[in-house]
Amino acid sequence: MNSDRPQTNESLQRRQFIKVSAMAAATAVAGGTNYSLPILAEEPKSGIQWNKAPCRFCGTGCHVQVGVQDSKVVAVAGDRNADVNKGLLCVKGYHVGSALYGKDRLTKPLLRVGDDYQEISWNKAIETIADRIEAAPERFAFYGSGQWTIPEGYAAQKFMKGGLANNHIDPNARLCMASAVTGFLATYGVDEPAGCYDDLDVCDVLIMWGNNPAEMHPVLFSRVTDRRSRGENVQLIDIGTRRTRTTDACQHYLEMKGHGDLAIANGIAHLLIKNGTYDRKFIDSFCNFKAPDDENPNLHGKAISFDDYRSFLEPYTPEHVEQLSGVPAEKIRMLGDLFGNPELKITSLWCMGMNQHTRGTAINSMVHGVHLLSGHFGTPGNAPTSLTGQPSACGTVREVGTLSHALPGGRVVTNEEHRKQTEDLWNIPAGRVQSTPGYHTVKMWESFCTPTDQGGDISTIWVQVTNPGQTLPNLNKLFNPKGNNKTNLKDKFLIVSDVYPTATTRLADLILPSAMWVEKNGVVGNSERRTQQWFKMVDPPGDARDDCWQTIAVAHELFDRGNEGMQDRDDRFLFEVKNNDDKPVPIWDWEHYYDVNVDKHLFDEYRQFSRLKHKDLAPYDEYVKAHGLRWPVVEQNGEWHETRWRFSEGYDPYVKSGEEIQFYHSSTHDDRAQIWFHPWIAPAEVPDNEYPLMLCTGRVLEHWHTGSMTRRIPELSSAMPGGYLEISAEDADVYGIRNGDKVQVESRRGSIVIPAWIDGRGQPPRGTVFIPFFDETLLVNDLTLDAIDPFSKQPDYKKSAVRIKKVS
Ligand code: MGD
Ligand code: SF4
Ligand code: MOS
Repeated sequence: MNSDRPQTNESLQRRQFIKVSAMAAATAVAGGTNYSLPILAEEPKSGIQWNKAPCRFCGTGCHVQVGVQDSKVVAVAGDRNADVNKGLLCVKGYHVGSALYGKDRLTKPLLRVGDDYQEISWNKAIETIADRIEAAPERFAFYGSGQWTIPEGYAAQKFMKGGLANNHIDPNARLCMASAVTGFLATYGVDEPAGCYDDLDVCDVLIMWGNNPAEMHPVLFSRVTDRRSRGENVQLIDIGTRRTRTTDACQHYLEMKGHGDLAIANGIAHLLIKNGTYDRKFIDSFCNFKAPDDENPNLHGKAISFDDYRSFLEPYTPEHVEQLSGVPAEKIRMLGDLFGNPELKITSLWCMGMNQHTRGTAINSMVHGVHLLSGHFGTPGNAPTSLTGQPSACGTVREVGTLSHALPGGRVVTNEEHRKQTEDLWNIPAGRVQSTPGYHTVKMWESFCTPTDQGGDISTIWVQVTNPGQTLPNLNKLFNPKGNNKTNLKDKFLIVSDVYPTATTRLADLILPSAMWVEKNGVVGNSERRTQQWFKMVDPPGDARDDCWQTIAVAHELFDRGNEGMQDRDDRFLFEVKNNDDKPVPIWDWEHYYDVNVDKHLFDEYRQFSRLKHKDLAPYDEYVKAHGLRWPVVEQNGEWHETRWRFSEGYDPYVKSGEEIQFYHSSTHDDRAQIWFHPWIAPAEVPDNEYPLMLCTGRVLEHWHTGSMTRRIPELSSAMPGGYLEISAEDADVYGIRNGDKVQVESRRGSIVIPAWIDGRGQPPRGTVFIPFFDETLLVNDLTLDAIDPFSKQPDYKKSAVRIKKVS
């Protein structure tokens, strides 16, 4: 309960009500009329129980106060005590409570019978999954999510890699921030941003590299724009491929072509060296130089000298960068001058523009490089920071390591020592965790959609908290074949845990109804390393149950059947939880799942993994008290302290005194970060005569991803009802298209018909178009390309060549 909410104080509310009513009456009398003004006609609701939770939607991680009355969420308020949002929310946040109450919530397990579904019991559902796994454990895959809570992801991870000795587990966040991960690893030797949101409160310059936070991380963005309204001098620079609401708030808009960022970063580095404005002391003390190793491509490349670096950058003059990127040479000089000025505090932000990029690892490393080379690092306001889309892409995917090559706490399956540590912490037999990475997302779905006799060796996928039928790239290759009777995928079996019917459940063989958000306990981790906890507040509808319970119930079914993987070294169940009397609680039995706090047990087990890479987490109970804590969270004199700036003396407890800056997980083992050179390379697909336009895709303010939740909230779906093609007025003229006309958009992979919106929400320049991906009736991923970055395996949703034709 939050005692600091004057609005919730019943007596105060009543007093206010009476006062306002009396005033209304007084006004009415004074005016000589006999009606009362329609203000506060109804007494405000009282008896509401308030409790904290992070917002369900984006990676900003705002805190809300959730109001519950009569077992229903009836109100949501911004939480004034939360550092992240200080009481503010965006339009999605204010309506997050209604996401629970769409009319068509899934409430029963459903099994496909021909073209129809039959309601089945949970027992039957759990047995069906166990049957599929037993029949071919190595052909089973788990497809998870950055919207999994930390305990959910941790349980799935342990079940797969520790229980089934199967590494085929990967999350949707592969589509989202995998290139940020490889960028951090290649640069610092360890994942996740060094800076935090506080940088936005103090920076002098904020550069957004292909990022639209005004729509995607609105509350975060308002932290900077509010400073401007208060008269503070902060320069905002938008480097992007189309004008957006973010552009409207910026002093500078640098319009680039796709992959122009690679040239721009090199252009800045070129100028810093040419003008002698790089930070000699910083690089001499804290950095090495790296370039790709073309003979033996690998994430850590090869060492080069500063002179090599300088000569590789030689060609990237402002004029050459202008040719490659489309950004005028004088703007490149402007960026060079800003980075060359040590007095300025510069923060860079990026999200999907740099991550959904077939050179995503390269561009991530290069933006870190520009900050390191110029010494804009490690002090408040000086930080290169990647944002994540999902509420727990950091917490559940990166920290818990639910990627197919990873293990908890920054470990990887290819490292023998890491496997051993994991096996010891899980108390499972040595050799259980396999050393070969499992399939990454694109490979997993390609194998699922390829007939078994043609090498498609994944036969069952269990999907939780994600909607791949709408969000995988190139759906006609990676998802739709499952529903096509001619493709001979009859032996493939798709299990989907969701809260609503979706583009994915449409092709599912087994649908499991899940509990969502405050219908269950949860812990998530946002973009700034902040771990946040909440408690269950209302019951899920019908027979919907927690995803984590579902995983544990299947594990226990296998345990009952004698599956050795589900036992630890002492023959105990892998997910054994004991109560205060030291007795195992049958948490696999739904009736007993909430007899204990399973989240707390899983979290406190998981937190032991966090120390190896100095991502220390506090005990669960500390998060109950706080509005999130940023790791490393370290105990000093009996108190738990969070960390705002990593690698920086005075802020990061792991930096030795006198070191100033210390990259203590350096891949070169010398406490130094790596500054990378990478050449500019063209996108995987570029417009040509046949497909002359470049298609970019993304989100909009009102909708969360596939809209499965937000399109069921009337206020949001009415505000943004359907998908559209954004096109410039000039191109619309060329094709004879007017607003609202239906346009056929076709790529080498598919085609859709969609209404045009000329200079709509955003304004794409000539030669480019934009389509948001929230509308499940207009699947833009029928068009997108599935080319991936060689290191992160993340696809590029921002650059597909298309042609268009007016159809009505
Ligand atoms: P969401 O709509 O977030 O999209 O892609 P998805 O993860 O596929 O799907 C979450 C699903 O979980 C919804 O169906 C929701 O109903 C369900 N759900 C909500 N709560 C719960 C719960 O508690 N339990 C369970 N079991 N289900 C729940 C996102 C992905 O899309 C991402 S992260 C990115 S960054 C990519 N971006 C992108 C793009 O920019 N362009 C295009 N064209 N495609 C993209 N795809 C990717
Ligand atoms: Fe929720 Fe993100 Fe909006 Fe904050 S900015 S209220 S976390 S959707
Ligand atoms: Mo994707 S992690 O939501 O941007």
